Amino acid sequence: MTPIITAFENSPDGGKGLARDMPVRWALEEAGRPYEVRLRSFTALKEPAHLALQPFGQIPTYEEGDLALFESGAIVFHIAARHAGLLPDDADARARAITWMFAALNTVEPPIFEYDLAQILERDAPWYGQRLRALEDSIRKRLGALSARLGEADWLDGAFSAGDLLMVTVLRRLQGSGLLEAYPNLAAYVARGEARPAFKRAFDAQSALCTGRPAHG
Ligand code: GTB
Repeated sequence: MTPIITAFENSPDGGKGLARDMPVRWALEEAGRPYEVRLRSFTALKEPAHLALQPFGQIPTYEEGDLALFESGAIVFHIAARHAGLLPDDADARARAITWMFAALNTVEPPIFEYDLAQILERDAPWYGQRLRALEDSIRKRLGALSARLGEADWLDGAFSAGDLLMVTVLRRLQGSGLLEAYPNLAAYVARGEARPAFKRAFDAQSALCTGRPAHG
């Protein structure tokens, strides 16, 4: 059964692959699974048909037969658990890879998310500069620790896993800020993720929706 995911009809990022359908697309491509995309306008996200799938009125969702899922992390985990290539077979290594999935979403992403949000919502506030510096410090704390752990390795724990997929996804939000670039091994780690053929296919597919250029595999 071909899964159906939802994505923005007009992504505000203009096709940079920063919206959360991107990790789902990437996971499906890594797993070698074809998928269909249902595009949603911002208005449609808040309508009953979509709210039945995603109670918070957001993308992405994932439907496969009678199964309907939301939350990009849960969807990536579902794909990784059912198909080869994203989680190791060894039980301990698998548990560690899942730990990295949570670390990406629960520990590394929060200050990055706040940083993005502050730049949109608090730019005119009198405390803006101070807030931005505090968030940059929080991000540096996480990136410093991650950089030390990754060292010269290609991936976080042996072979590429869903943990790397989500971590690279989260770090991509910092590209161009100077924060990621201050840690050359992390910038190289992101570049390695982006160089994967599955990433490129996923990126091209979502980008084609904004640029009008056809995605090619
Ligand atoms: N925790 C949920 C998940 O991981 O699935 C969060 C889902 C979520 O944040 N979805 C956003 C959404 O649907 C899109 S991805 N927002 C519409 C709404 O809430 O009404 C967040 C996002 C949006 C835009 C950019 N961008 O333009 O760069 C980047 C990320």
